[in-house]
Amino acid sequence: MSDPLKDAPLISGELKDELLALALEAARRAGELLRDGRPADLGVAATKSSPIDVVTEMDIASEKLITGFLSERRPEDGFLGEEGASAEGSSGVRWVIDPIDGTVNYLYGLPSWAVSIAAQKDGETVVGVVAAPMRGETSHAVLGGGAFLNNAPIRVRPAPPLSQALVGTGFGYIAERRAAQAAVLGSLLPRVRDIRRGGSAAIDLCDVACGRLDAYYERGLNPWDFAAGELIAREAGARTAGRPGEPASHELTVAGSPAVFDALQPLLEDLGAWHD
Ligand code: LIP
Repeated sequence: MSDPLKDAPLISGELKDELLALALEAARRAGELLRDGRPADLGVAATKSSPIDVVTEMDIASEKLITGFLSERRPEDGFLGEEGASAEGSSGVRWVIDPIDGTVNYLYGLPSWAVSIAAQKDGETVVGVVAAPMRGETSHAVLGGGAFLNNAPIRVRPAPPLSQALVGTGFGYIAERRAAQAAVLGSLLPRVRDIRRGGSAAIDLCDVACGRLDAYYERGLNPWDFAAGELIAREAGARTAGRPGEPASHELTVAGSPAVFDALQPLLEDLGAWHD
């Protein structure tokens, strides 16, 4: 006998469709602004955790565009944005927004940056959209509905042995943390095919989802960095988590095709990838 409360869908198909449509349009508009409106003399507007943790005027403009678009259409929703958007909301839906994931890449004119928008219902991510305008790509997923790249279904790559796995990672903005991350990397690198450091967690997670990476891990991500990409990777068949038995978090985020994930996660635990 099914339990109607336990088995009740977290969210109706109609609400999922509405949230996905809004996230896709908001990401499209923000991506267009960022791609076409980038000033030639773009500079640093402010710094956060360190002198290299930067914010540009375009980060702020992108977040303003996204929150304005969404709040106009769903005024009761909550917000959590990297550049300060914060509202409790009363609908149970919260938007988790990285207006530019890969800010340093964007600042330097490198193409690997994205707009990442996730919708959470009662704390669970139910919709994720990652738009990478310079790649001409938008990835998306709805909880239980699979993952897509430019509306074509995507799946993780068939798992190679860890020694032949291409693994993405990233590094923090604090020198002491980077030193610890380099030590972990030094131990890991000889045990995998190679490492890629793209500079955008959202894109890295989408690359796991579509088979361009076998796995990805990083310590120190914020919810807005991984909320959308983690759902997209999971819906594409990846295993995602933090430390063993823990969900993806600031402490550690790991994603990969199941067999690669199962080999990588315990190794990262042994190497202490979860602490500085
Ligand atoms: C970035 C992450 C990336 C990490 C960078 C930075 P931001 O987010 O997506 O994975 O390695 O250090 O945190 O700051 O560009 O939104």
